[in-house]
Amino acid sequence: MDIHVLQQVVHKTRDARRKQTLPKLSLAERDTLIKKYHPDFREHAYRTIRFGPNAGDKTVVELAALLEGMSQVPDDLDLTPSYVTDVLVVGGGGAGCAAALHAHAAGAKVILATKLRLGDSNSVMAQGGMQISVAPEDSPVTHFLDTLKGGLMHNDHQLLKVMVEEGPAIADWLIKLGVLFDRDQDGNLHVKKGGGSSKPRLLTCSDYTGLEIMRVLKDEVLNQKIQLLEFCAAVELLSDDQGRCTGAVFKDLDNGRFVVVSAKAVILATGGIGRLHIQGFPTSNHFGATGDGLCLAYRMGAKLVHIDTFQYHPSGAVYPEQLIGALVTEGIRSEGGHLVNAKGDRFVNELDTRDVVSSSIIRECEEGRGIRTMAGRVGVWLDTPLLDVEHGPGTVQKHFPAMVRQFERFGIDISKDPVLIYPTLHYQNGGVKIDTNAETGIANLFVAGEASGGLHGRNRLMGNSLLDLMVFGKRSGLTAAARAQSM
Ligand code: MEZ
Repeated sequence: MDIHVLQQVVHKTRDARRKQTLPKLSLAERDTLIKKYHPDFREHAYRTIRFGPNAGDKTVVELAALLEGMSQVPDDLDLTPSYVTDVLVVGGGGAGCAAALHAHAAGAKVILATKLRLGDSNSVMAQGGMQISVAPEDSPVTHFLDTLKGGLMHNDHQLLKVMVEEGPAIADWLIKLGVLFDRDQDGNLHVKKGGGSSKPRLLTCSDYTGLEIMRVLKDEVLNQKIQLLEFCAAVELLSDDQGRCTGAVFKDLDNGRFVVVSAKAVILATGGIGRLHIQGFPTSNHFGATGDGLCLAYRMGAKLVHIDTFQYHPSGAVYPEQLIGALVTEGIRSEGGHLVNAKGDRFVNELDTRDVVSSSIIRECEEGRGIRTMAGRVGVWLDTPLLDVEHGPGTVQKHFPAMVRQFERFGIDISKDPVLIYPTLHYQNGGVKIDTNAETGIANLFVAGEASGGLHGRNRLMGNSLLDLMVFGKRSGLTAAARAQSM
């Protein structure tokens, strides 16, 4: 059936739904829903249907094979360094740039190496905003509690405390560097409410917050003349005879040669694992998100935490084919966008945490209330035109210019028509265990950002990733610089 015909049910029932409010789930109902339908649980129905009864083990085996894989570095590689530095940062996204800038500002000689180009990362694709408690009616304590609830109470309290408390200073730092956060008519920072949050706390730059932050951070890395090694993939960490990290081996993707960098401290800021399509899901992640830092740190003996839990963002595009898995920002739901099944009914509180919303979308599809495209993909509607009602005609364009443009390229006008969505693999909730200075327990090895774990518990609260990158990027950079200077 043509996608435009499929959309009619949404159009027909739109008026009735506008008046509809949904009761919140009780804790017991919520638990049952997540256990039954969320992909992270072994008994999850979707996995059984897609991969058969042993599917739970499939992911475990895939991850283990990745972590225990053979080294790409030949035993007889000449380890004479091509570069020598105080601090080596691996990764050119938000955490890597923040780490490099702070280590440099603290007086360390820094090299930033990245597999693709500086800035190519998930950070650049972050749309919905950054949670920081800057509003007068908000506080770091409320931010802490919202995050803990979202993380199913598994969050590392110390990491979380540091993140929420340092948020406001991070906002000041980014503003000083030139980030143009949205402001109200009086010039105050404008905060929006995000899913799973009890207060408006999202700082945004329209629907391209990550892009704007990365524009500024990239410029600053270049302005500070921090040495860059682009198109260099980290393939092994180096250590001395006491197990201390002493640098890394890279593969230069231009010529296939190995490059050895000797460093007094190494910061891994390599991001997540989405491009490995855990459990066969599409992903919102960039092409470089292949779990590199996770493997490198694991092979050095670092501990991993919550590595059995991944976040499936509720709204990944299902149609058109070229956008499968692409992020449809949660910001649309924060502004009143409804989720609607094939009967035209809403079925979940759209502003609940991501695990609950994703589970309920999967439930609708598994129980036959999804919408099937001609290509056989299934999803539910995210009814975006409700935005018009709240803000007046044409404002979808103003509020979500990046999203509107992304769909316009394929002849879809999201200011009129709903978008077909299904959960997409979005975020690695767990990762390498770190302490509040991003240290791993392996001397002189630091991990910051999505490659690390503990902070977000078993389910990251939306909008907390950008802050995580900045806070632990900074802490890793400052501690690594101090360590290098003391050696
Ligand atoms: O934190 C995120 O992942 C986020 C805000 C994404 C989005 O929906 O825009």
